[in-house]
Amino acid sequence: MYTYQNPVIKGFNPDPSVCRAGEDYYLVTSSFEYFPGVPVYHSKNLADWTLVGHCLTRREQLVLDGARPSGGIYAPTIRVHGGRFYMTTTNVSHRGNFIVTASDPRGPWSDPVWVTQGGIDPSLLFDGGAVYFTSTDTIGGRTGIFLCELDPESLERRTEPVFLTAGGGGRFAEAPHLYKIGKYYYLLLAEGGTEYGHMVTIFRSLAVAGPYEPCPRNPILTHRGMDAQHSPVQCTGHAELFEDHNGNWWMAALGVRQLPGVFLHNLGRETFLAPVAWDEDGWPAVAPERASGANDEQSVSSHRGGVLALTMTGPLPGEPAARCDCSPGEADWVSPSGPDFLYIRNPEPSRYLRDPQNNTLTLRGNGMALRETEGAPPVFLGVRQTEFDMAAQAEVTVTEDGGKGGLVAYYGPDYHYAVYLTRYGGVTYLRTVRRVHDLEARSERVQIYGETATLRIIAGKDFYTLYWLDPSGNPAELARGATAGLCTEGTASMTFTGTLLGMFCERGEVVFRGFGVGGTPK
Ligand code: 6LW
Repeated sequence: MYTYQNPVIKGFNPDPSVCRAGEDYYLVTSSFEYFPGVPVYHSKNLADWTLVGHCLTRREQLVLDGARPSGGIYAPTIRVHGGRFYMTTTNVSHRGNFIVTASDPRGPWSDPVWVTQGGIDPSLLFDGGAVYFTSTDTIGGRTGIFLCELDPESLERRTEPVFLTAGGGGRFAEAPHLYKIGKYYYLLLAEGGTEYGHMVTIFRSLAVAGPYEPCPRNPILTHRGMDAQHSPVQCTGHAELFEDHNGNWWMAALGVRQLPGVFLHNLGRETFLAPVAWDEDGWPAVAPERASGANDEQSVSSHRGGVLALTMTGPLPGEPAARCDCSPGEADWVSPSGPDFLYIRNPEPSRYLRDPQNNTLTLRGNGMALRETEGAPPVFLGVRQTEFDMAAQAEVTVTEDGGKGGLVAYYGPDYHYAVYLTRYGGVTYLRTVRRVHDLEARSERVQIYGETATLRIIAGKDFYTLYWLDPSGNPAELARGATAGLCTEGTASMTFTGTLLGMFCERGEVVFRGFGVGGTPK
């Protein structure tokens, strides 16, 4: 048995799906309006995951034109069969459900095969020679989980969708995953909506088309009804059930780490791991040793399901690596590797010029401000914020009059805090902008000498603080924005992502040297 830390994949990585190939595990998550799409993580021990690529790396696979915040790519499913990997997901902003395949999950993945069963949260089951496809949809006035069969070669739909279930009574029965385990077909669902009422339920049948009976202990996982003091983990749901190569069972699920003491989160929905045990009636129990770990009598009575925690134990297939959650000092700025970076919608490659020798990235603006949602995407490149306390820094140079660019803590076009340089009449100025909903606060221009400044954003549980390093190298605060302003719960429309820390250029050419992220500097 090993002790491990949750979330096993930090930063906005919701709707996890896992498959096993021998002793290697691959996990994919939703990516919404960001490009590339559907990150692929790899692990050998289930506690430590490494981003090894993306399923959707070409415009032919991923058209995000016009995708609204939290549009684009919803929940994915990854499966392996006959030595080939399959990933199915939904582009809610372009044509719906599709499947891509690969011989290596690191890529390249194929062009899409579009599936003519609608809805979201598609999943696949390979059962003998059959390939079953499920999704949550409304067909003929019925809303719930539908099943059809695909041609094993062409992957085209070859049967009419049949209704399986509307779930166990929770709203929004979604996230279906169908498994053949022993003599039963098990159907795993999310219900209650992906917020604080979220839960995982499971059903089974002797026939793939049903009828499905509910687990008497549904929901088998939920944090609904738990207060923040006793459970910083909330909103657990949208899960995947899988067996490791030692025959132990696990559940990956999305969850939220709340900001201390409030029902708010700014890091997005993250991926959590829990051990699973099967009971004598053939039903799974999640984190069985914690089922009684709920916070109080009331919760225990409402908590027939398991409860996830930030620290858990389980029979991992390998020892977890030691985690350094210490906040490194100045010297610990980590330049994110290639696959960590995300663009807003489909980027124009000519606007992103990397010079590895000089460790610089030159961005060429297209006139689109970060708040824009129509037309070409803003010129932006960022990484997921993975800790409440985290910092981003870069040396920024604006090379021409009219140029504008800098660093940004970005949740979306209406939710971001930025510190940047602009240049007019040969003079360079520092400015900040804080935008929440339609309210925007811009600082006065601060003139600086030369055309270069080192900018820094420090994320904290209460504030994002925007700095520049003065000529003596001392951080000087320019502005701060409430962390509550970049939280999912506060967005005007329903959103599913999390905050990114990154670079942007609105106009002209801006050179970034040494962009890095790290723990809060001492
Ligand atoms: C996803 C749905 C959900 O498709 O939210 O967590 C949607 N549950 O199942 C977007 O993540």
